[in-house]
Amino acid sequence: MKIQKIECFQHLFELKQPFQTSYGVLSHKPVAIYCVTDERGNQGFGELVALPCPDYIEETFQTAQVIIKRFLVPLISNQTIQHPKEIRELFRAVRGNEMAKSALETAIWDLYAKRLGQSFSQLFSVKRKKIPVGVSIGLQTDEHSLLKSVEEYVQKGYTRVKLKIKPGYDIRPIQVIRKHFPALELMVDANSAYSFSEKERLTELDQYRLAMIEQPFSASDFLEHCELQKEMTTKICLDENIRSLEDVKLAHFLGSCGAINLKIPRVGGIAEALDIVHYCQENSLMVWLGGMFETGIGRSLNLSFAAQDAFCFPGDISASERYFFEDSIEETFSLENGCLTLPKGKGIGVHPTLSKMNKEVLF
Ligand code: OSB
Ligand code: MG
Repeated sequence: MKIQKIECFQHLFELKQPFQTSYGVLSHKPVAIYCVTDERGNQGFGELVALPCPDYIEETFQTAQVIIKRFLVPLISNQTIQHPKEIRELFRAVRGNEMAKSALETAIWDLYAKRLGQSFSQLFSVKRKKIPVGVSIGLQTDEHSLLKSVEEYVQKGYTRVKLKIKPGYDIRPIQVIRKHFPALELMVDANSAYSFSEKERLTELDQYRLAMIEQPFSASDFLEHCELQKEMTTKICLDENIRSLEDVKLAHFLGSCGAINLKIPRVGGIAEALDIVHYCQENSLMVWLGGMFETGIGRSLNLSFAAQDAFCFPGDISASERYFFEDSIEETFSLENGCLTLPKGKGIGVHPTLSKMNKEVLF
């Protein structure tokens, strides 16, 4: 297929509830949807999920847009490709910038699937029609609102809850939730907020039967995580420092973690994500799918991807109603018995609603 046109659609989406992490509050999310057209007029869509500030990883919404426009689009304009895996090779000329790469690469997978007349479920050989999902809860100002929030999500049917923690806001909130929900599948995410000198605070968490502790230390560390994992039975899960299959291999070789939070955009796209899933399966390393507050386009891809057999822990893929007042697609994903149903259409399987968004033709 020949890449004949690339457009970008932008919009600022307001979150229904501002989300607080150890590094700040997110109330509005700028989103860009990239649309790639082939010589037959087929269209594929990919979402840029980078956040406004470089506080989760280095990339931001704006830096990713510059990288896409100036460096990535020229690498694929007018190119004829046989398979979307070739995009990863073409993009090797640009270092890092995985979220920028993923926005275009996932659009081209969508385009490829649509040309074949296949859904992503078919392309990824998925048998499941629906999957159980979890919810990630931001830092709360007080215990009462935390408890209320967890109660609400448990009532809605979410099968797993992830709490954001930071030094000084960790043991106490976990105790409160454990007391009220002794059997809840519970985990925590520190988003790199701890230093190694605070290790004892983390080892204390071993007694709360947490499913895992996500990314306590620095976003580039493997050694301190390894030291901590040696001292804990609770699984350490890595998020921020996993940008490629090589990172997964290093973490596994060192014993830095017992689980991987895989986000397609954080590893540069579907080709790399598939390789990571395969490696984790071969090496019995637990892998599950994380989220980036995607709008519908990113979420529908996440749903189909997370339905692969290798994923046996609920992902951070919540119902549409939980996130934004508006969406980038016509369809809504709603929770039924703790599960979301996979889209059925070709490719990402949903209908983008881009008419209200700001359009720019890049090629
Ligand atoms: O650390 O997993 C994280 C959102 C943005 C950036 C980082 C993270 C998150 C989440 C949200 O936890 C998960 C979701 O999309 O529901
Ligand atoms: Mg995380």
